[in-house]
Amino acid sequence: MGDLARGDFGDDFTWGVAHAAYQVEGAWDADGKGPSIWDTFTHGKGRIRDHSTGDVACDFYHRSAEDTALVRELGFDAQRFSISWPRVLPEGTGRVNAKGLDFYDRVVDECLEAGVEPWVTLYHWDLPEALHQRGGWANRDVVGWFGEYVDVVAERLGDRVQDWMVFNEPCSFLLVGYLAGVHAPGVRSLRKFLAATHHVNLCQSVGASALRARIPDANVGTTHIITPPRTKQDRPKDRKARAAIDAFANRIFIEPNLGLGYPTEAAGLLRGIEKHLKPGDDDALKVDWDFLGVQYYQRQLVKPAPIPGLHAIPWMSKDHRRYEITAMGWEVQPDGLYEALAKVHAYDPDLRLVVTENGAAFPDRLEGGRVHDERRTAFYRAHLAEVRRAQADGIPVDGYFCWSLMDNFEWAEGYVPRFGLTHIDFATQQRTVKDSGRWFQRFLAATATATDAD
Ligand code: IFM
Repeated sequence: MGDLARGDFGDDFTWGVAHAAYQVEGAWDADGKGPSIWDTFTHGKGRIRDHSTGDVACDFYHRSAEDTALVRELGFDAQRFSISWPRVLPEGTGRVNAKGLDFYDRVVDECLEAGVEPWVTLYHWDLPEALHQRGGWANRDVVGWFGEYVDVVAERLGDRVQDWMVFNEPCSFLLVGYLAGVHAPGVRSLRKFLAATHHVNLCQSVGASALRARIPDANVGTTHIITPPRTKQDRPKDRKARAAIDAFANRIFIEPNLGLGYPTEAAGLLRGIEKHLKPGDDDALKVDWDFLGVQYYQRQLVKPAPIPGLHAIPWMSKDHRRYEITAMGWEVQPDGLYEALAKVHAYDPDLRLVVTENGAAFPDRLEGGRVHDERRTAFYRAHLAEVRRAQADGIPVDGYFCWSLMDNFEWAEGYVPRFGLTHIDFATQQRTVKDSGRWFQRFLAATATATDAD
């Protein structure tokens, strides 16, 4: 790993950092913003590990210029951020909140002035509460609502933003929000999960078309978290278990937009999605992506389960003896990133891939103005080596985004896990670049042929 060099990844490789509106912006009700499902969820009782909310978070709403300058200072090319739908359309449809749109306009300009490419995600989990009251993602009308929202954003930002992602990780907000009920909106229903999944897949297509209608030269993609399943053994029932979880956690969110339909054969419980399909949907689902964003954190250990139609359950116990475990309880397995890239590449060898999120939470300590997070640096170096291995094997990966620029609100886990390259003191909003951030700064500053020596 001592010989990792920026130049090896190619001159056109994009180095970026990522974050998301609800996790960093704060200003939850400022300047006309409407409530999102995450405002409702966190303001309710007992749902967040440390009883926190995103009301203030990193106060990015008021500190975006400073934070964008930091992105530049660390040497990154791009900042990936998301738009809060209820900041732009407080009721989800209809009335546009000019001040909300102005904020994103400003962030885009701050990026461009700093020489940082703005990469915009249209939906990173904060549905307007008003739309949830009307059925949210489980109501097919969301397809029209979403198209309207994307059009409003594209019209305003499309003259300056070229790189777009329609969704962030549908798997996460659908499985965890609509089936497990652990994330907003806290729904536990297989029927609603399947309906919402189909509607999100339709919205991928509607969103991509709305972007292209306004911005003919846009690079339009979306992002998927890829969680390769693994089992302790490789018996036929283990293979069946892996296939079932793969269908539930990965394939149903990717394949319909590639024209491959739903993988109902791998998990009988998925068959319920068919009743939400209308004539013409198979074609309506197809998207000709310019790139796909691959997000990787961990493999999922699963075991066969005698549940009719499911065949498998995620196995929450960890191989603590075999793998390093992060503060999220996730196993560190860098070669899983290679596996995730290879898996998506297998769908279409010509499709550009970008690692739009990768990173880890560790129990950082701020001491004497420094955070010595060598485990995070080692994590990044090991995962970057897997990106290089993928490139060397002909997988066209041309970007990598760290999750995240700074510590932020980690959903149901609150502020306990820290994923940032920058430490945030949430009481004072003081930013302190961690050693891992400084490692990236040196790595990115090195000339094309220099190698990373430390
Ligand atoms: O913080 C999240 C992010 O919002 C989506 N991807 C995974 C990250 C870490 O859990």
